[in-house]
Amino acid sequence: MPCYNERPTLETVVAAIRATPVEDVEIILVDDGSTDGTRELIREKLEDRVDRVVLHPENRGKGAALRSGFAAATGDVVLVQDADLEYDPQEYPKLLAPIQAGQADVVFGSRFAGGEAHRVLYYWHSLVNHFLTTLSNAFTNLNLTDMECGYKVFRREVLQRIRLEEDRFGFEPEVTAKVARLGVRIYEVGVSYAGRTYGEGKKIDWRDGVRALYCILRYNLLR
Ligand SMILES: Nc1nc2c(ncn2[C@@H]2O[C@H](COP(=O)(O)OP(=O)(O)OP(=O)(O)O)[C@@H](O)[C@H]2O)c(=O)[nH]1
Ligand SMILES: [Mg+2]
Repeated sequence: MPCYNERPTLETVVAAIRATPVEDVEIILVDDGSTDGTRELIREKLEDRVDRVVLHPENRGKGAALRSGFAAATGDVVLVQDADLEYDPQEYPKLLAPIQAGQADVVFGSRFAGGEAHRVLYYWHSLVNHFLTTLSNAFTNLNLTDMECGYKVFRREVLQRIRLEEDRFGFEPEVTAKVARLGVRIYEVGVSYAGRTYGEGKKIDWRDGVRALYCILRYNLLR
């Protein structure tokens, strides 16, 4: 779980993960240089409710936080859980099923496939999202519907075969390009999405979209 300034939701997310019916969950919390009191919350309340805490002295971005988390992981399967309550840990059984059935090596969540509830929000964001997914698909020849979805699940062996470089949100197109090239079996599962508004703490902005575009070109064209 990569975490940057998520004090209002972090505790609830940890409790929600513990409440899932999935056994043997190892929670690795990576605090990415939070300055909003998240660190104090971790020290005071969460240190003994998670399995590992990794602290970045300074903010480095989601991709960097995930690299730290992946390096600390010991399980067979690694699932990325955002700390902001947009994605619901109740969906772990569904996300894990294709891997547990031996059918998949990687599972992407999708906010656009399947019939789960998702909050109706920014039209222009969804348009940019579809564009980035389509462009990524054109290079990878995968028919994903939501390349940017926060829920991504990997057999840990797959992560060990790729080297990740992007420090920020470029992680999503980068990891997509790199797993596509491995030729591993990728599944997609519809997930619900309780998106938040900028007033509620949404942080992603147009620069992340530009970076995503650059990453799609870079990681698919330059090998
Ligand atoms: N924004 C941001 N998130 C980070 C960073 N490092 C780790 N994260 C975590 O990465 C996860 C995804 O970040 P979000 O800001 O929710 O990204 P998003 O869901 O694509 O965008 P919004 O929720 O719409 O802002 C959250 O758990 C963050 O706390 C960082 O440097 N910036
Ligand atoms: Mg979010």
